[in-house]
Amino acid sequence: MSDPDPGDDRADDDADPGGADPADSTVEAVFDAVAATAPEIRAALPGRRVESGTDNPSGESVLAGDLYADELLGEAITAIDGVGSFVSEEREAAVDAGGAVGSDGDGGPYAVAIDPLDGSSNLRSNNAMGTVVGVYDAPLPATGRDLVAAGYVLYGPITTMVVADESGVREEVVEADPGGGGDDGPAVSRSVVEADLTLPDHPLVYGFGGRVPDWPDDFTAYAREIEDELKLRYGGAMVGDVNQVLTYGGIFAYPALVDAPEGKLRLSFEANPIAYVVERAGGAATDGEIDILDVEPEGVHDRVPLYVGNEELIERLQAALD
Ligand code: AHM
Ligand code: MG
Repeated sequence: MSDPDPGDDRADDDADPGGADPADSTVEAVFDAVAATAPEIRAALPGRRVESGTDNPSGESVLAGDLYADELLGEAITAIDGVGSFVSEEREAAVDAGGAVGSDGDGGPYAVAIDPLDGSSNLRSNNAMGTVVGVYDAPLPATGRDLVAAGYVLYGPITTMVVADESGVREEVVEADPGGGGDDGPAVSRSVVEADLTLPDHPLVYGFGGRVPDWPDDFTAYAREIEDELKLRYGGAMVGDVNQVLTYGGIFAYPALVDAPEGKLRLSFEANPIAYVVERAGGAATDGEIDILDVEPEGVHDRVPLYVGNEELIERLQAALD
């Protein structure tokens, strides 16, 4: 990885993507909106660790924090010219966002898929969680091949945002700008700390979701090998666990389970955006058989087994699951 460049500070929404080619302005506006809402979401979490009393379309209990993040992101993203629809893990149906194309020369209209608070069960125990974003150049459901950009915010000890597009992957630190605000909404300061993020060649960590007795035998056999080679790092939030893999090299999986062959994670909101980021960073992503980005969804809330990380580890996994 390249050295962090602490001198690359920039403020507010005229931020330059740093290292990326001149980006499509709609895609930039989506990540500006995600960055702008991040400090607000973070600040709102202390009072929102409780259940909201509703379930999401996947049948999971929705926390007050999930709802707050979903509403804030929904408002900000549907207001962007060039966004045709907003689709969220917390909403049954897509929200029509107008469908206009962006400025001259841009693509779209885009469908923006969001997991507003990934790993929100960590709210109760105060561990890491994040927001996942996929920008698709097609209405959903679509395959990951329609992604033009993807990324995530990680709410760890500091707030970071990782953004992948055609030109590569960058990591920014996002902070509330104490002097900001005003008519243009909340101001944030964004600093690129990695302009060209790539997976290290030598993997160090792994994290696998689910209970071992629920894993199929072939995956358990693979896991036994990996345990001897890498260090276990599992935090219960895909965004945090994948960010460790991007930082140290390794593999993250939420595998197929004996009684849930589709695993836990959602293709449109979680697996595809994460696969896109990891592949742009030089890694690989599979559902056990094919590249995640080639998986054909039937509905926007479809689940899929997800295995992402260093290419060599994913190739061995695919051979083990054959
Ligand atoms: P969520 O989006 O409802 O929070 O669910 C997804 C999360 C992932 O972040 C994480 O990898 C997984 O669920 C953890 O599940 P488990 O609690 O079974 O380890
Ligand atoms: Mg999630």
